[in-house]
Amino acid sequence: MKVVYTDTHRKRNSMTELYGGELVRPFECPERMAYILDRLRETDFGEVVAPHEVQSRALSKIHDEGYLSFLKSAWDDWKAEGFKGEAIATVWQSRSMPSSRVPDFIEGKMGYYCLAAETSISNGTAEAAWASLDVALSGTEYILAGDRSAFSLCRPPGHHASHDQFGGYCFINNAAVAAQHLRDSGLEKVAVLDVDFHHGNGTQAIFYDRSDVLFLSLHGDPMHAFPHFLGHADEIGNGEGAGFNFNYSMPAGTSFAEWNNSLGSALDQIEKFGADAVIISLGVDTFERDPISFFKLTSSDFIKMGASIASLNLPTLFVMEGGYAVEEIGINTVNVLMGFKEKET
Ligand code: Q9C
Ligand code: ZN
Repeated sequence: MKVVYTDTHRKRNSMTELYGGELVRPFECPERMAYILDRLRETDFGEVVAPHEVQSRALSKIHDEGYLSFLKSAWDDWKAEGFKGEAIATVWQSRSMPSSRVPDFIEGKMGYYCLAAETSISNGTAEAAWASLDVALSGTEYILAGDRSAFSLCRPPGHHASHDQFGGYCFINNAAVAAQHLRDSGLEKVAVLDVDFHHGNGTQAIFYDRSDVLFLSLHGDPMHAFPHFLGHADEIGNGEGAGFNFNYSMPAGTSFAEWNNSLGSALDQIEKFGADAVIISLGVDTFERDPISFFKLTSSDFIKMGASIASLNLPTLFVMEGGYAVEEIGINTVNVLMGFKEKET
């Protein structure tokens, strides 16, 4: 299995995350990648390749044009106002201020294009987000060329980013663009299975009205976990997409035995759907010692997770999402891949 990776992710090096009323160093930090790369080398997992340029119209189908140009200029526009800190959204259209206008001033634009205030924009954020997309699309190309599996080691992550909003450490929805690229390249049915601890609200929203991309997410109950406003079991899709969205939300303390029951149901749905390929939004923040999550998966559980995913026997693209127990992120991530590889046919 090829691993696609580039150092360009380092340009995403924000210094501030709004957490518990304080500005802390972000949980989503560059060292995450170093630990994963170290573990890949330690285990001699396989070839690590740089992304190549991929011709694709998928990005412009998944994301709003105004949003993409906002991402590119947000940091410069923020700095031009003389603000001293990183760009953080502070005001939103809301129940009492419904509005569809895009404000002119950067402070208003931030609220328009942001869905959660923990995520700051800083110098290099957009370059890193686009490099992360290149990593996702390059992995997708290996699948299209006939590889049975590939790992796109993306950073920043993507699954919280919607059509026109960033947040939850995400800017471009890598998995969604990859799914669209597979569709545009001739695959009829694509499944996106999101095993990150957090609900993949962005991916759900993007495909909510569609029946050609099945979305399934296993996550912490949004009544208690980020993103709080999406991810319930009664969200089943809309119109054409009705019946093509599945949420498995689970309570605090969930262990692998319970989590694996949800995975089994999700895998059954993917088989029923008749997917031509599956994209795994791979977060390992379900780990028992993750600092911002509340599931209880152990390092060896991740091997079993990978093995179960392999039982689908489908072309499989792994796309990296979250995981914040930084010193253990390498072991946990590579355990999923090794569990998969052992059972891969
Ligand atoms: N109390 C990803 O895993 N803040 N994003 C949570 C916890 C945001 C996670 C605060 C978490 C975003 C890709
Ligand atoms: Zn997460």
